[in-house]
Amino acid sequence: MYPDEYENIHQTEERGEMVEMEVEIYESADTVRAPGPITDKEDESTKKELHSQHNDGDSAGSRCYRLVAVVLGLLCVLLLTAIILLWFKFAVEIDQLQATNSNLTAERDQLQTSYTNLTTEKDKLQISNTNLTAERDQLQTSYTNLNMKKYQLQKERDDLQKRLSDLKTKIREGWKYFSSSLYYISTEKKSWSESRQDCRERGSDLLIINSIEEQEFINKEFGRTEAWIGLTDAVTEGIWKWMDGSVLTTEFWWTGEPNDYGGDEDCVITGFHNTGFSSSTWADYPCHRSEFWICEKGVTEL
Ligand SMILES: [Ca+2]
Ligand SMILES: [Ca+2]
Ligand SMILES: [Ca+2]
Repeated sequence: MYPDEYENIHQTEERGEMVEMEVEIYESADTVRAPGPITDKEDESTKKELHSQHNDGDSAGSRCYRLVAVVLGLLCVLLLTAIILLWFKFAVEIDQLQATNSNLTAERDQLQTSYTNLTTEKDKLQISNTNLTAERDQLQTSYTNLNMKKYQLQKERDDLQKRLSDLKTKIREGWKYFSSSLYYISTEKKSWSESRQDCRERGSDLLIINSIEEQEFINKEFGRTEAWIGLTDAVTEGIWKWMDGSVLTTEFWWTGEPNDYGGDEDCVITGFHNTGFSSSTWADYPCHRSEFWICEKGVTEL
């Protein structure tokens, strides 16, 4: 026998037993009623009893329903109350948030305005800084230039002070000052060459006459003294040259001079026949003659 067939047989047996039990129940009920005929009074009593039982059942259900309704109602009230409370709470929070938002917006606007103002101020300060930097650079350049100029002026001052000191020394030694030059006349006589050598040893050279004013100063200062000056035609006869190499342009020859007397006069003296009435006191002399001499030194050469 297969398992399915066995199961079907078993289920059929179970259903058969249940049918048998039902039959027994109905039979017992009939048996209960069977002992005698049921009277109307008994039937009415039974109905009342049944009706009473039915009313007791209704009353309990009603109480149960009411209880449920009351509970539900309370729950609804509680729920409504909770909703209202939450609504108020949210409303208050929304108001607070809106107020906070408004404040933050105002604060943001103020910050933006402040930022804009600060940016503008920063730009102005940057421009000002650039201008100040340029000005500082200019001032530094000016300061450097002024320092250099100050150094140059101090050096010039020192040079001038030294020149002034040397000038005072020369004047104490007997030198005469005229128009940016110093003049020294010897106290002894020497040949033209030795005289020039003496002048060079004194940091100068024989006198060069550059103007009539200088010639008149010499005539006035050194009187009738005949003295060598730095003029010679020793290189080329008749071509007179000064010691600095310049050619003769302003001449102050005495009448008849230069005559190259004896063919041996190549050096020049001033103060020849000086009477004080004429500036022309030059004459050519033999260079080997011993005469006084005049040295000239520019103050710039001090
Ligand atoms: Ca001169
Ligand atoms: Ca001559
Ligand atoms: Ca002469």
